[in-house]
Amino acid sequence: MSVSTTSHRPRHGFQTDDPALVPIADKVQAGERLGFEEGVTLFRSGDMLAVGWLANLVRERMHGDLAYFNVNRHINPTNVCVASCRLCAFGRKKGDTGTYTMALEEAYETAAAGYSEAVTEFHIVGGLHPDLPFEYFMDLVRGLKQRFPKVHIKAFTMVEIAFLAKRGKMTIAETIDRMKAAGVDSMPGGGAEIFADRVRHIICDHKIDGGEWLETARLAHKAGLRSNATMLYGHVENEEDRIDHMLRLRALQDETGGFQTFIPLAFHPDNTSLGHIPKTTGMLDLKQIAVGRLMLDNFAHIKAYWQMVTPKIAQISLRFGADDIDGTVIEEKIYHDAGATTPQGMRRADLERLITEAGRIPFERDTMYRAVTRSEDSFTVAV
Ligand code: V47
Repeated sequence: MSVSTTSHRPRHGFQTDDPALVPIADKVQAGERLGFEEGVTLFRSGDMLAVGWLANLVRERMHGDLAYFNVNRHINPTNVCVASCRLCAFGRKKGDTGTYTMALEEAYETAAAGYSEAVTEFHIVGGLHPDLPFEYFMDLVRGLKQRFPKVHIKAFTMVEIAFLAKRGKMTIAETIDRMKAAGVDSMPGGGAEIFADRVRHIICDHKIDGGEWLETARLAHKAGLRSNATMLYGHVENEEDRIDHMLRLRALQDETGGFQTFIPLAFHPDNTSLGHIPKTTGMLDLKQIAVGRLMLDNFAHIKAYWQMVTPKIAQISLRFGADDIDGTVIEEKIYHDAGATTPQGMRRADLERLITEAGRIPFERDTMYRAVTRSEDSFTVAV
């Protein structure tokens, strides 16, 4: 069956009751890049449908009706962490109750436990453990590659790489090279949070700063690894901070082209020391997706991560700029420790249903956005 990826619905033109959106709409329709002030205007506009319409226009230009998902498994090898980020409910100090660190065999067993649907990706992130040797991470990656040679390993955030480099007295470039040689295929987008110092000091004072995150990403891209980029919103940041964050990502993407996907992450306050902050609303979640699509004109993909924004908002996002809803995940820990009430995983069929009911065409991708074809409990990737 041949599937048309382009949208043939008639377009009735842009309409808004917010005059500030009119010149922005002209630029978007002409394919021109938006600037800082225009980004802030989009955030401040009350005409959500108009902002969403523009984001959807760009999304359909790039991807037609396709909506991407993957069959993946998250593995969090340890929750022991030297940092004490106020945003986080997952990390624990060594010796505290509730800490865990997987022995290598345990990590391999965890990987195998989600294999019934033939996962195509392991997503591996964890705490900054004070004692785990660099070899543990090398063996973890090597062992997984040996046991699951077809599975793409997307592992370790820029924050973990910078930490392991410092602890192992290696350069960041060397650390990345060694990870790559062990079998890391690409890197997830975590740890970016919000780049602005004022915000970072409040929510994650113990992490590398925004400049260091970007520099680590630059080096990863230079070494030939693709990565994602996240942004944590809905806490103490303002619209300017969010636009600044996205523009700094856009500038690096102009330089390296190494980012695959932008993933805005909605802050979950429960069990964090920012527990007084209210949860994000559906309007903000959709607005963030839409503004992300409009500002990041050089990012191929915008992901509405269903675990973070709920499956219902992820589904609606497919009409507000998002083209990807992430994957099966299987066992999510980071947001569930922070009070997320979404399921810890979803099956392939559930993701396909969300997409189809949004009027989009489900496209199972691997991490590099290549088509995955399934037979029985195995898969092949189009090259
Ligand atoms: O960097 C931590 C966030 C991130 C909380 O690359 C929280 O495909 C909300 O980056 N409330 C890690 N967020 C997860 C991540 C990710 C997820 C899915 C896909 C990809 C990808 C990357 O989780 C952290 C931080 O920003 N986080 N605590 C919290 N309480």
